[in-house]
Amino acid sequence: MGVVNVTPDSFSDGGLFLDPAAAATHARRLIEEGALLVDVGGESTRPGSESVSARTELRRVEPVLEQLGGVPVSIDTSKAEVARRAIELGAVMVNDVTALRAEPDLAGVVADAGVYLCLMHMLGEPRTMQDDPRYSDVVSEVAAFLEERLAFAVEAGVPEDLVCLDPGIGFGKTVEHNLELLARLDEIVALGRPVLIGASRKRFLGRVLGETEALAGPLAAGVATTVLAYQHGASLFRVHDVREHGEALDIASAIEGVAARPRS
Ligand code: HH2
Repeated sequence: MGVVNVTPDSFSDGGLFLDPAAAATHARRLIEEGALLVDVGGESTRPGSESVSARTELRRVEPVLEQLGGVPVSIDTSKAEVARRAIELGAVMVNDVTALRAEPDLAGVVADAGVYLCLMHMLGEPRTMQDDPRYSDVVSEVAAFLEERLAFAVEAGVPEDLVCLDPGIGFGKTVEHNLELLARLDEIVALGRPVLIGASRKRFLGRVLGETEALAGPLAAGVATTVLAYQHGASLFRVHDVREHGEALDIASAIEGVAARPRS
């Protein structure tokens, strides 16, 4: 899944794709580089960010979606109104970082349209989520949350086999919390739905490397995280640098294929 942020303030590419034509060109390039879908978002959820209105979000994403006929699109939104319009314009997936908590009505929109849904874990809200996140056991709490949100979506009529789950790397988590979730990813995979990981360019990558001030994490660190997550059972990856992640995943999968062959 390639990232297309149509925002002035996203942490790594804010402002680059506010022009609809530039965003659409970027989206098509990500597909050419191997993305199976592009995640188009009109609201930044970086730590400290303020939420925007549905009107603002629509003003940003609508002209981009209008230019993306034929491109498989996921709409990164928590708002029913934005999702409804994006689906009308062809979006095949709704990626909700609040897991249907911000607007529970979004569940009905997804159910009626029969599109895919990604449910992500976040502790708190973007404005304050990194202030002092605490868990007694981050992995079991995230797993229990995702299980409950999956049950909510299914209850609202979303077929379970259209839902993927995401532990929400960097959303109300310390560096240690992120590392623990990645190290024990099998416990999220055990919930039985495909797991999506978004670690690309995230700040915690730089923190591990001693870069305390950098706003975005380095590419190589993101690629390593993606490959390890793949080996721990994740199957969807939300990334900014599609070619590099795709190449790394192709190699990991080729090695895995050989490892799985019976030895004579
Ligand atoms: N991360 C971001 C946004 N949406 N969706 C899912 N499912 N998983 C993620 O990890 C995830 C997400 C944040 O990254 P980005 O879009 O690059 O930045 P911003 O929120 O500043 O626009």
